[in-house]
Amino acid sequence: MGLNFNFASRLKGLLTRGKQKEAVIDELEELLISSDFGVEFTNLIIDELKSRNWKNENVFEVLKDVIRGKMIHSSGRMDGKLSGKRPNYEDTKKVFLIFGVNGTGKTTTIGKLAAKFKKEGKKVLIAAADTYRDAAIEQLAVWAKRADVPIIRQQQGSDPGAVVYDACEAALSREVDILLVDTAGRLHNKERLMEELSKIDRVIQKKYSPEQILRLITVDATTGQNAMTQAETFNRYTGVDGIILTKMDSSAKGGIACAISWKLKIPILYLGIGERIDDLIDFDVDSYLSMLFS
Ligand SMILES: Nc1nc2c(ncn2[C@@H]2O[C@H](COP(=O)(O)OP(=O)(O)OP(=O)(O)O)[C@@H](O)[C@H]2O)c(=O)[nH]1
Ligand SMILES: [Mg+2]
Repeated sequence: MGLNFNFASRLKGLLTRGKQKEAVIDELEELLISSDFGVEFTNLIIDELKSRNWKNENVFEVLKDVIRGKMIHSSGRMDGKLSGKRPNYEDTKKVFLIFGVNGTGKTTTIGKLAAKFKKEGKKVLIAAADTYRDAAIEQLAVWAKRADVPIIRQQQGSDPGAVVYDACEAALSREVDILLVDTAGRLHNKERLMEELSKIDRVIQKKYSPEQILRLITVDATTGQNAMTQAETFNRYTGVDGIILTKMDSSAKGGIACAISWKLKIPILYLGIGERIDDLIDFDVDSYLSMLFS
């Protein structure tokens, strides 16, 4: 993965020779919180660290092991296995319903996913169900063109449920492997908009079986703990099967991925690492942690 966090260098900086254990613990706690691990997750990590045997020389490895142990329980959920390895989410025919708060990167991510799947030889279709925001359909059409995949669209202002209905029909009749549904940005505390999302979801459920539907939320890594609240609320409405953490390139911190994955027990599937079409990487716990700690 191509990310650069300052976590490891700050961690090394804190382990000056001969420093007392209590001082290391205190500073470590501060480091974790300022790296977006969140208070709750940090406390848990610190408690476990206190109960383990370590010296300043190996606290690096022990800390990594503690964090990994907490994260793997949320990473392998979709295939029922608890491991750091990432299950294959992209087998068989699927619909990816992409939602999230305004500006978190839904449309951009759909462009990236379309290009990725197309490159893998899959048949991809995009549905323009953000019929609300000005120029949203055009923006998505530009991504579709870049990725060289077809798009199903109607006019701005039309019913997003109707667009999704059309797109599902088209995807099924054309034997599309992956249908990517773009939706309008919505604040998680706006009930009417959340209801609209549930409606879109029900349209998909009429056409696809439960195991074919992946409900994915985009969250902006730079919003820190607020990202967690967003994911939690969406999870209460439609359910969330996976998280796409965007703008990881703009956050020098990195802890938010660990905190979200631990707290919500929802796997992170992809990381957005820039604005270009290939700035998307598959997430798995082990490679993420080695990046964070290197
Ligand atoms: N640096 C960086 N920028 C990103 C990433 N993903 C998206 N962006 C930028 O974030 C901004 C918003 O992206 P969109 O894809 O339009 O977000 P959206 O969620 O579809 O927005 P709405 O449809 O308005 O709710 C754009 O300027 C993107 O280029 C990322 O991984 N890294
Ligand atoms: Mg959008």
